[in-house]
Amino acid sequence: MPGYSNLIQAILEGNDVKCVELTSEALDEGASPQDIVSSGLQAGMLIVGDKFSAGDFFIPEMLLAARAVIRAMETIRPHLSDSEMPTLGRIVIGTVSGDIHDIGKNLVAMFLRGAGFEVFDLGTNVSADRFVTAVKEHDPDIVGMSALLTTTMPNMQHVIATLDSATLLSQVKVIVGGAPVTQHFADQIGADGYATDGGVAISLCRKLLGK
Ligand code: B1M
Repeated sequence: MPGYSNLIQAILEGNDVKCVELTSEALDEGASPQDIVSSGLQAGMLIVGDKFSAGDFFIPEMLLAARAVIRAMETIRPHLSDSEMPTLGRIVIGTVSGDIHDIGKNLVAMFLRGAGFEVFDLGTNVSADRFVTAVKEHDPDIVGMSALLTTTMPNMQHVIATLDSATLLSQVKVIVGGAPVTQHFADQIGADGYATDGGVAISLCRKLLGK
């Protein structure tokens, strides 16, 4: 198996040009696309997520790293059919009903994409019924909800109850986040996990899916 230390280093530097170059070289040398993704791109993004959570990286570094990984993925995509594309799991994400704050949610979605998850972003002001429809449509492993207002936090519980009524809750893990959300609140409403930021969201989703 080829080493991917240079590729991982390029991800840590947020150098998308180098990332694409090293990915193309690895493909030319006969490395399997799946191996490049799991041992190179996803491994690098895992380190980036940990550094972000530890406060060693900030949002700009995280965004550059995620962009580099996403560009490298675009280089790999033509070499694989959709079903062969390695993914850590499928995530439906949205900001709950009544809430139009999306900067944090967009960051989290981008981090998760960069880490190797397939993310379906429903946008903002997403009703419980819309979450249910999206779960039926995309069959995700995880449903992620964001709320920035204390007045919209209760809508997270409503989504969980609606998923339960539709007998869909048992087939997904639910994670929540957003500035006013806490672990205590997540426990209270029966969510499976809570993340303070995009880096924590990556490790939480991996942990919930045993990856
Ligand atoms: Co609004 N706003 N806002 N606002 N706004 C807050 C949230 C507020 C705290 C400001 C304040 O009063 N100090 C306050 C809420 C008070 C409260 O509920 N306790 C507030 C208010 C009151 C309002 C309005 C009601 C104002 C009004 O109209 N009177 C209104 C509500 C509109 C609505 O939603 N219905 C409103 C509107 C807006 C703007 C449209 C102007 C704009 C949003 C633009 C946009 O998002 N496209 C806005 C903004 C920008 C803010 C502040 C200033 C910044 C929010 C932000 O983007 N932070 C905010 C004050 C503040 O937080 N300092 C405020 C940066 C972002 C990277 O952080 O979103 O926390 P954050 O995301 C983090 C983590 O929380 C976490 O990871 C992210 C990355 O690290 N995370 C998750 C987030 N989602 C996650 C999901 C996960 C996991 C982690 O898993 C699924």
